[in-house]
Parts: sequence; C-alpha cells; structure tokens
Amino acid sequence: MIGPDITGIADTLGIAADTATATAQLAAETGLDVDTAYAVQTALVQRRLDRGERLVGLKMGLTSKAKMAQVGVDEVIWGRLTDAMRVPDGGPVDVTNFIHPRVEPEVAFLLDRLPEPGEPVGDFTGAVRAVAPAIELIDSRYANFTFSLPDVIADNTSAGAFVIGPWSAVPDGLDNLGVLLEIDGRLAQVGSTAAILGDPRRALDEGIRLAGRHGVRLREGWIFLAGAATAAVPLRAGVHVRAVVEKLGVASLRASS
Ligand code: 0L1
Ligand code: MG
Repeated sequence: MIGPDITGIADTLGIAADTATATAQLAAETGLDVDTAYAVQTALVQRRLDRGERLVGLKMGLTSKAKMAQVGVDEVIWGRLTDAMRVPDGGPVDVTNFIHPRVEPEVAFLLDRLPEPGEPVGDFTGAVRAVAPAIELIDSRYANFTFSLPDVIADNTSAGAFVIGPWSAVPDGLDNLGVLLEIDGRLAQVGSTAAILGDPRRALDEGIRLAGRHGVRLREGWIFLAGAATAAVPLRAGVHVRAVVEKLGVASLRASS
C-alpha cells in the first residue's frame, strides 16, 4: 500500500508558513496518523535546516487543560525550535510574517546533562542549567486555527517564534508559580505553572519520552519550552506583550507590521 506523501505534505505546510497563507487541513484526506505526522514534522523542519537554520531545542504543546480545550485536542505533543524562530527579549515581531499569530506565557529550560530516552530525569537540577520566563508565538498553518491531532503534529505543533527572558538558577519549587500575560499593560490571562502538566518539570520527562519514541534525543545546551500556563491570545500589530512568571521574571515582545 502506498502511504501518505510525507514530502508533499511538508512542502504544502512549509509554503503556507513561508507565504503566511493558510492551507486546508490535510490529515483526513491524506491518511496521516500520529507516527506519519511526526515524519512530516521532521521533513518540514528539514526544509528550514536545508536553508541554514539550526535546531536549538524542543517545545511541548497542549500541556494544559486550557490549551487542550482551546483547540479541541487532548494529547501532549512536541515540536522543534530553530534559531530563526528566536526573537530577542523585548524585540520586535513582524506579525505580517504570520497567518493568525497568538501568544502564550511559558517556562523555558536551558538543558544540561540528560538521561537516555525512557529514563526519568531524576535529578532535575542536574539536567537543567537554568530556567526563564518565555513567550511562545504560535501560528497554525491551517485555516481558522482548526486541526486534528495529526494535522497539528505535522505542522510542527504550530511553532512560530519564541522569546526567552532572563535565565536564572532553578528555584526550589516550580510547580505553583503565578503566571500573567499582559497586552499593553492590561491583564489578558492569569494562570499558574501548575497548569503545565501539574509541574513544568514533568514536561521535561514527557518531552524526553515522547521525542525518544521518534529517535530524537534532547541535547545539552538546547532550549526546552515546557508549555503554556494559560490559553493563547491573538497577537495584533502595535501591541507590547509581557509574560510574567513569579520568581523567574519577565519576557516581552513588541508586535510590529
Ligand atoms: O504550544 C502549544 O501548546 C501549541 C500546540 C498546538 C496547538 C495550538 O496551535 O494551539
Ligand atoms: Mg506553546
């Protein structure tokens, strides 16, 4: 039996991202399941690596009930981050490069020594060198921000851009820190790091396990976006966004056009 056209689907999604033009969902029509969707994601990210981008880490997606409810998908997923997706803290993001960008407050880890896939992290402070507040800009390449589970996995879990705030040493507890998302100084979302799988440290165990299933091993020096603590908020040109995480500080961006 001939399977889905992995390269063809990756090209469709890559062109949608490069031209900031939404495409129709593809999974049902092409018979994508979760495993082949991760193969599409690999091919989609390879298009970026072929034009000189570097893999700098992984992100977890749908790690909170709020995010799962927002998009109607109920499984934790993971995607890849490249250097070109990184925006300097406080820096500009041109919204015209995206289709329907949204922002969400996250916690980021700077990875150190890591266990093999399947092994629990155990000594978290040995595995993680530093922690930071972060903002993820997500942008589904599908029309109306609507997709199935294989669709969103193939689309590199809607990864668009990310901002990392100041790194600091791992604090004693990460499991119940207050999180705010502010747009132009107004409160847009309130949450807690508890919304990230109960504790963002758990997201690292899940990331190692889930990526390991697809032969991907996390590396020392990589960034790991553990997931959002709240639902995502649409990003419009001209606004200033701040993600504030108790004990960790602030990450921010300015949206331009
Ligand atoms: O980072 C995320 O939680 C996004 C995962 C994909 C679903 C979405 O686009 O909201
Ligand atoms: Mg996210």
